[in-house]
Amino acid sequence: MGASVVVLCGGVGAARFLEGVVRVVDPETVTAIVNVADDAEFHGLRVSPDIDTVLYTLAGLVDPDQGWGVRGDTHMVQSALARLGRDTWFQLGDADLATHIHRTALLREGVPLTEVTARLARSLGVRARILPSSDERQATMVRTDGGWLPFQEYFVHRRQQDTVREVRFDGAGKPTPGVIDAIDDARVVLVAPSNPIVSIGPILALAGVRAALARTPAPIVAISPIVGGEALKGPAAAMLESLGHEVSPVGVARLYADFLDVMVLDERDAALAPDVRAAGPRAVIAPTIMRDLAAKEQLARFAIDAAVAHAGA
Ligand code: FO1
Repeated sequence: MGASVVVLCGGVGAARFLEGVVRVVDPETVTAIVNVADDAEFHGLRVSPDIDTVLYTLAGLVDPDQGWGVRGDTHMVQSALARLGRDTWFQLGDADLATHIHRTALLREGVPLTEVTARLARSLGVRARILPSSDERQATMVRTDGGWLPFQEYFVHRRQQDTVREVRFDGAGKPTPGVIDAIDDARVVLVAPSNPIVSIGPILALAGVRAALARTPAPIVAISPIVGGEALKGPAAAMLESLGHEVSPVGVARLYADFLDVMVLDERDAALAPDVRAAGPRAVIAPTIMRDLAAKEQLARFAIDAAVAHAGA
């Protein structure tokens, strides 16, 4: 077995969890595999929200209230774009725009997203390895009663008010080089408390990822993003419900049942442990609400310890 801790990640919840992970193990042994299916193009620029959320968070730059974007960012360009009559429903701060300009320029030169992300991480002083799940474009589409919508149209523009009837991932057949090897060689694989449908789902949909998770000797531990019947953040609860899944750690455990060894449930959901076990993984109970840095560290340590205990069992 290799030495790395691999974390499957969406956006804000995953970034907060990763902050804990890089404090309890050497960040250079951490590989975050980050969803790219939320990526979109605005004003001709490639925006990779989940990657940037992870980068800004680990660099200590993130806006702490929003959980995304750059703390203290200004919006001069956005205001000027609005004056020119452009759509500005997707907020892009000035410092954030620098990231998108840089990324887009490098992509146009033919630099793959994985290398672009590695360069961004280096520039921002992020020591963990941040791997986009794919170098190819992958786009989450959600079907609402009004038809199919691109993810950010549903999530930001329409404020997640539509009932999601179906989800599909366009594009991206294969993961970026390194994803399968990272899973194969991991010491521990963690699934961050991210939306299982639209954050972790697109990663699992890439060729070979589910199979790699099912065969890796590394113990795999997920943290439930559903606590007390509600999502920690975002539309996961409503989405699980409208797509016919149980809105609980049990519903999430069923989605991961083919590869998951251990599910971490919040104390509030302790009574669901037998149902989680019946779905496949072992259930362990911990406080999972990450109120402050100490709580993030505690949750990361708990998840890694649960993985090690499972491997030794
Ligand atoms: N989320 C919003 O709710 N409104 C926004 O205007 C918005 C802009 C934005 C810009 C850059 C970025 O990296 C993230 C941004 N997000 C915004 C968050 C993003 O839509 C979500 O975090 C993810 O796509 C869901 O994981």
